[in-house]
Amino acid sequence: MVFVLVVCLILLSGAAWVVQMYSENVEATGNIIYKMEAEVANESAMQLLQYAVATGTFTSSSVLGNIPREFGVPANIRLDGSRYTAKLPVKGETTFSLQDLAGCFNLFFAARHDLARFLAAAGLPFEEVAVIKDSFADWKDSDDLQFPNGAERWYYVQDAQTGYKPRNSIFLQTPEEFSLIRGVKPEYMQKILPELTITPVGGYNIQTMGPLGLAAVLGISEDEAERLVALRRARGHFVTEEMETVLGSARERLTISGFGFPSQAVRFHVETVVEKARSTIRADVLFLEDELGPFRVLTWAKGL
Ligand SMILES: [Ca+2]
Repeated sequence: MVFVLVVCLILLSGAAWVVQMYSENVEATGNIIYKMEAEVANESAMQLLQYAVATGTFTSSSVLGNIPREFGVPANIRLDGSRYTAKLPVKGETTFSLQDLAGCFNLFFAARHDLARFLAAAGLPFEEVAVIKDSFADWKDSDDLQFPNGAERWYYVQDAQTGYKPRNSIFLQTPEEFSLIRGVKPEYMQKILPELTITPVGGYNIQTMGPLGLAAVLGISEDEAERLVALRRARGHFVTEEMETVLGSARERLTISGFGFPSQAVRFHVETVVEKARSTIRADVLFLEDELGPFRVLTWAKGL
């Protein structure tokens, strides 16, 4: 009798184990399918948006695209990072934003004093700004001569033992590379990364620029820049007379440093969620037609 009971218990626990394995496998299979569906939908959305921009018309603050209404892509897509939801004929929910890269703070061209204004606008303490702006200059210049508050090879290898050396070139590889520079903390990166670019396209576009960039370019506080961005969002673009009221004396700087032309280099953020699976693409694309095609992908990152 006891023997029969023991056998039954063994059989029952074996069956429970098989059922558990089976349900875990089913769940894993389901997750993989969701992930595949999210990837396919997201890639499709990216293709559609690239087509919309490539065949559309740039204005100072947006792209006028030609996508059929049923795709849920607006005819007038703002280039200031505004978030949209697309209604594509695929599974899941897709959201996207487009950012004109002339509306970002460009690390490729930025001088030390430009960077200092940008970081100050982001709320960094004066003494930390001094370290980062000098270290940034050292990171890009080809020599090993250190600025007063900077950092060259000796600091990264010996003092901080980071395991890397400064690039000693102006050609940073990604905006995230800025996080490797002495004094740049993760919380600072979190705040400034959406407004950073390394793409060598010239000029600033105040019609698409974020608050930190505006504060740096116009020499105004972040609060004033936030008010300007809110005004621009309400209006669709800046109107000169209104800006004079908001800007006051900073208006003079605008005539010197402000431009109203998009770069035709656009950062895409596209994300699709299917059940528990998520697919994201961040890509910088230059829409200048050449012998190779209607646009050129400058950077392409997934899963950020
Ligand atoms: Ca250097």
